[in-house]
Amino acid sequence: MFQAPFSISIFKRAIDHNLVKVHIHNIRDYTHDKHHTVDDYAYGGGAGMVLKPEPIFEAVASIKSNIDLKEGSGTLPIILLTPQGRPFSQKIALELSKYSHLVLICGHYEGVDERVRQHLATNEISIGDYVLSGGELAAMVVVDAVVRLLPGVLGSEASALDDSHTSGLLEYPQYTRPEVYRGWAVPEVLLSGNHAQIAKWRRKQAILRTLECRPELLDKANLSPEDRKLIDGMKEGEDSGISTGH
Ligand code: 4G0
Repeated sequence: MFQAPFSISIFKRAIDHNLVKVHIHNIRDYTHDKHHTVDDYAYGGGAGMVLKPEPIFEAVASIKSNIDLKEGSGTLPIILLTPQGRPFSQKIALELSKYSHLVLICGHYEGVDERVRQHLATNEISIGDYVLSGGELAAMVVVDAVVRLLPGVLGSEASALDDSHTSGLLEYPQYTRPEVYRGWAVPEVLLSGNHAQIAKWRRKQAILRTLECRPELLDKANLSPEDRKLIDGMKEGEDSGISTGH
C-alpha cells in the first residue's frame, strides 16, 4: 500500500537523492503468538476490534533503538493518526519538517487501545473529519506534506513557502496555453506584461476566492490595509467585476 506513492514523482527523487528515508514496519512482526495477533475484542463490548497495545509498544521501542538522534535535536515525535487527533495543517507540516526523525502510527479497525495514545504517542493528528479504514492513507498524506518542505526536495522554481496556506489565502487562478480554449479566454491582464497590474489582479483573485470558499481564513491571513478595503467592498455585495467561476 505504501509502495506506489513513495515510488513516484517527488518522493522517488527525494529518496533517490537521500533527502529522506521512509521505513514501513508491520506490527504483526512484533507479536509473539503463533497467529501474530494484533487486535482483540473491546472491553465493555461493542462491535469491531481494537488494536492491542503490546505489538505497537514493541514496534516503536525497536524503531527507537535504531534511531540515533543527533545531539541537541532532542525529541522524537511519535504521531498517532486518528480521527480524534488535532486537525492537520500546513503549520503542523512545517513544524514536523524540522525534526530529523518522525514515527507515525497507523491505527486500524474501530480504534487503538487508549494506552497507546496516553503513554506512547506524543502527538495525535487527524487529516480531516472523516473515517478511513486505516491510518495508512492519513500517514501518507502527512509524510507527503512534510517531505515536500525539506530542503532540496522541490525544484528551485517552486518554493514550498510561496504557496497557498502559507500566505493564509487560497491561491489565485493559473492559466497556461492556449490563450483561448473552447472560446474561454485567458484574462487579458495576464497577457499584458504589466507585472504590477498582474500582481494586483492575482491578489484580488486570491482574496475573492478565499472570501467565497473559505471566509474563516481571512481572519488569520496577513492582509494589508489595502486588502482590507478590497474585502469590505466585496462583502457589501458590490460588483467586484470579477467572478471566481464557481
Ligand atoms: C484509530 C485517521 C485509527 C481510530 C485514521 C480509526 C481517519 C483518520 C483509525 C479509528 C483513520 C483521519 C476510532 C474510527 C483508522 N481514519 N481523519 N482510520 N476510529 O486522519
